[in-house]
Amino acid sequence: MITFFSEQHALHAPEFEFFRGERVPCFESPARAVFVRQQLLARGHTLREPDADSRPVLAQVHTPRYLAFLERAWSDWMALDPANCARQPFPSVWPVRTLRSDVEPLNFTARLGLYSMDNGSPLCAGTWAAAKAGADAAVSAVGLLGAGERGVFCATRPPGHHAGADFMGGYCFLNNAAVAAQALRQQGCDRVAVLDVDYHHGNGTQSLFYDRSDVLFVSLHGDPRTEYPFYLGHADETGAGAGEGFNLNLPLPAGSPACAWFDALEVACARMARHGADALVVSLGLDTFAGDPISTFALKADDYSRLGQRLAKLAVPTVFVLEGGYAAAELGVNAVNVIEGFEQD
Ligand code: Q9C
Ligand code: ZN
Repeated sequence: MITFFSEQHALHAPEFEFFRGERVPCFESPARAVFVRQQLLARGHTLREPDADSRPVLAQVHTPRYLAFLERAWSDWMALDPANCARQPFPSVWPVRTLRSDVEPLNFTARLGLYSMDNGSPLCAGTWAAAKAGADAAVSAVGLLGAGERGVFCATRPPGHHAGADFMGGYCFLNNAAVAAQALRQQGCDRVAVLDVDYHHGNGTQSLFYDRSDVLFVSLHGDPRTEYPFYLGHADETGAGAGEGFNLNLPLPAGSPACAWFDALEVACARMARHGADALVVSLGLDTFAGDPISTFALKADDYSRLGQRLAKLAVPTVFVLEGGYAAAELGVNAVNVIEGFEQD
C-alpha cells in the first residue's frame, strides 16, 4: 500500500509530559514513526512524501484564530523570554463554564489554555511543521483515492483525533482524519464514513461532524466514564440536527477482551454499510494493543490483520490515518498488519 510519510514528524519532539503528577518522557515520541517506517520498508511498501498543501482544507476544519495561534505559538513563547527555548509551555488556566472564550487574551498562557483541552499536549519548536506535514499527508492520500487507489496509509505523527475546531488535546494538534474526510467531500464524495478504532474516543472528530449527515462518525473506545477523554464518547451521543443518527459511539469497559472488541466492530461495520459511504477514513489508533502502556484493551498482533481484512470487506476506498499507539517497538508490526490484512482480502 502506498504510504505517505514525512521526516518532518521528527520536528515534534517535546521532552516530557505530566503523568500522575510526575514529569515523564512523552509517550507520543518520534520513535513511534521510526518503527512504523522501518516495518513498512522491511515488508516492501512504498513511502512517499506528502505532495498536497492542506491549507484550504485546514481552514474548513479548524478556526482561523486557532490556526494562527498554533502556527505562531513557538515564536510567541520565545518572544516572552529567550530562555524559553529550553522550556515547554503548558496551559494552567482554562475557560470552563461561565468564563468567556470569545475574547482572545493577550497573555500567552491564557491563550494556550483557551486553545487546549488538557495539559497533556506539550508544544515544541517544530510542532506546527510536523502537524502540518500530517495534514498534508491526509490531503495527499485523498488525491490518490481520487486517482483510483483502493487504500492509502498516512504514517503520520503527531496524531489528530482529539483536536477540535479550535483546540488541541491528547497529543493532537490538527485533526488529520477530519481533514481527510473534508477533502473527500470536496473531491466529490457525497457520503463519507470515519471509523475511529483508537483506544480513546475521538472527541475532536465527533465534534467536527456532529451536526452533519454527510460524514458518519463511528467510534470503538474505552468507556469515557473511566478513560480519557472522559467528557465525550458516551453511547447516547447520536448526533444533532441534520446529523441526528449519524454519530455512533460504542464504548467498551476498560479491560475488555479482544472478542468483545470484534463484536463491537461488527456493529460499527453494519452501521457503515447502511450509510453507503463513497469513501472511508480510519482513525487508526493502535493503543488497543495488549502491550500498550497507557491503555487496557487486549488486541494482539494477529488481531490487526483481522481488522484490516474486515475493513476490506466494506469494499470502499479507504484512507488509514495513524493515531495513537504507545508500545513503540510493536507499533510498526501492528500497523503494517492492518494494511496488509486490508490488501490480502
Ligand atoms: N498525561 C491518543 O491516543 N492522557 N491520545 C495520558 C498522561 C492522554 C492519547 C495521560 C491520552 C491521549 C491520540
Ligand atoms: Zn489513543
